[in-house]
Amino acid sequence: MSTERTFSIIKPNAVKKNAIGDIINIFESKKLKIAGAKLCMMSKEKCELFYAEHKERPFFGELVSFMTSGPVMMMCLVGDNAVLKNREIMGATDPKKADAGTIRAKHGDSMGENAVHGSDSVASAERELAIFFDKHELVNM
Ligand code: 3AN
Repeated sequence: MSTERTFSIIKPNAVKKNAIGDIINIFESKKLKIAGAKLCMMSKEKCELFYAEHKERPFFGELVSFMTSGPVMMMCLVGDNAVLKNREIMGATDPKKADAGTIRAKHGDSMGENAVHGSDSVASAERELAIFFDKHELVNM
């Protein structure tokens, strides 16, 4: 087992429906610890940088406008195999295909409004954390 950190976002649709507490409860109950967190609006500039790999996809404009439409909860989660563990806890991108008990099955509304983001690799996690957090905002767990 290796201790990793990963980047997590509770997306605007989940913040709007008061699901922050429930989602954090799920992470903590699965032994992921919060090493940094902030509730804020994502700027269009940072959002476009964050999703740069999807720039040519037809849903890019819709994705950026949704992610900047309301407050998001950004977090750094730490734990054993945190990257893969978080992906399993979130469930499939499409909430209709997400396994029962996953966050997206419970709180996702559509492919775009799927409640949570989680990094897909350790390298992505470090890139994404660097976009949204200053070093001093993350604690060592
Ligand atoms: P994941 O977040 O599960 O890794 P990706 O990397 O395939 O999924 O997609 C990045 C984000 O783009 C997803 N979080 C999702 O919200 C959004 N997205 C993916 N496919 C679609 C789609 N067909 N329509 C709208 N949004 C989409």
